[in-house]
Amino acid sequence: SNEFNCAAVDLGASSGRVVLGRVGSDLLELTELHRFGNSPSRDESGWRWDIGTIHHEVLAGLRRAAEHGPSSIGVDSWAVDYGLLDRNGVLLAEPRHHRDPRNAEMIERVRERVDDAELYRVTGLQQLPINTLYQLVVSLGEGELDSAETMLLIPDLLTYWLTGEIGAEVTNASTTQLFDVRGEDWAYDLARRLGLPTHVFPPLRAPGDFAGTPRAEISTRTGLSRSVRVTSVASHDTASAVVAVPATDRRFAYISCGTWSLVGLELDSPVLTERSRAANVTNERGIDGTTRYLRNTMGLWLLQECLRCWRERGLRADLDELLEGAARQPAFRSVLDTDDPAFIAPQDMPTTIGAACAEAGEPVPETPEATVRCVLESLALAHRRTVRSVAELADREVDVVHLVGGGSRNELLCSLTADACDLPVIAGPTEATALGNVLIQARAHGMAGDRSELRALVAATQPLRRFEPGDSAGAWDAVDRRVRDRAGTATRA
Ligand code: LFR
Repeated sequence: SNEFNCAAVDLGASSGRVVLGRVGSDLLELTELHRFGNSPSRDESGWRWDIGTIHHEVLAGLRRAAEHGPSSIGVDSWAVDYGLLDRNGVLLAEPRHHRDPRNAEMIERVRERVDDAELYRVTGLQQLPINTLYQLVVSLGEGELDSAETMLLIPDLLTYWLTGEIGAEVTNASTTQLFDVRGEDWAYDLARRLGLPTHVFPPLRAPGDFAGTPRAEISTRTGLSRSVRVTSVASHDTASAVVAVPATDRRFAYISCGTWSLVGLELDSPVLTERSRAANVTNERGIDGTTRYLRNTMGLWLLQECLRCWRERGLRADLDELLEGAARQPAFRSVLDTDDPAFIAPQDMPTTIGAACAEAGEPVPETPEATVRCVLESLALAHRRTVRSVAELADREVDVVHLVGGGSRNELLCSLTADACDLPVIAGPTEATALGNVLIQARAHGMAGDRSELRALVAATQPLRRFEPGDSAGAWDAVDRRVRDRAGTATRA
């Protein structure tokens, strides 16, 4: 029949899933086969991922997928983290976690050798302590890199375990800050100047490329046929999510809202101006040679960490109840600049938020509901500022904001974002990343066409919700000014 069947493995920082995707001319359907929690653990060497458990859960999901006879499999995950393999292909250590606070200390060390302007000219990347570049520099000090033969980003590592094939998919490679944005290859020269080994960088592959077939052992363990094609997708989860943005023309901004909110535009080429660097906007790779011109804003991480802390303190902390409570809180009481790197690491977030409010001269939220209100208004403000900033820096008009990912379920956040941006927000699909993963597999197998066709299929098949901006534009202008003025006077840690 004219229907394509595949399995998408989609690993997020707080949960992973294996879904079955079905694609036809008017068909785009996901069935979740397996979902599991994901959280980092911490030992004396810092924060790391329990990749053995993740791998085990992926295989459990693929065992279910095998029953449906998929013709293809694709893997995506969060960016920047990696596993190091020795010369026998054995993983040397659990992958480091990008939120490890030590990464931030490396920014100065790198700056001593390569200044910020040059780093941006070569890589086009926003300066975030989570970037692979800084993580590798931490490892240099600890000798972990010495015996490494290969560095594989998380989806490439899972793909390697499935197929035995080594490669670096380019949308994800572009997030490392070790990718030459204009040369479209690893930034070998930059890496050498920082004392990093360059032989660990695998050959690049593009979304849609063939990545191998299941190894005999994998086939035995999962029941997958050895003729299933493992397909390179846009293996950076954000790149997959952007594929599935149901935009109908070019004048859109997107917010891929999960643990992070990735706010930006799809462009034909990178923007490498000094103003763009100063605004810390990143140029990551999208499909078909596009640029994902975006910024990381703090995202639901702030909320996730609050919930974790409240539950540890024995509070019920039910998200739906808290959101209802937050909707009834007075507007604009405490609004923060979420760009503060103090929020990145795992921590007692309600306390950090309270301290940040105190420091900025905003009332300290006294209840969980007030804290949630503060988080959501602060995120909406970050969404507004970033949409405006990328549009201006790229000289593009924006008529609509597409908010995709888990955050699209959060109605309060969607409507605050519409108000703050003073633009309509189209919310959904929630599973944009898995859909993008499936769509690239389908396209590699001749099922779908160019980007606008892929997006039209998403728009025609997935439930979406539209939020119109209210009449609070003036109030948001005032809040924006208030937070900006206070940022100037507050002293930063
Ligand atoms: C989102 C994401 C972001 C990346 C961050 C760390 O899940 O992939 O795009 O900056 O996680 O990997």
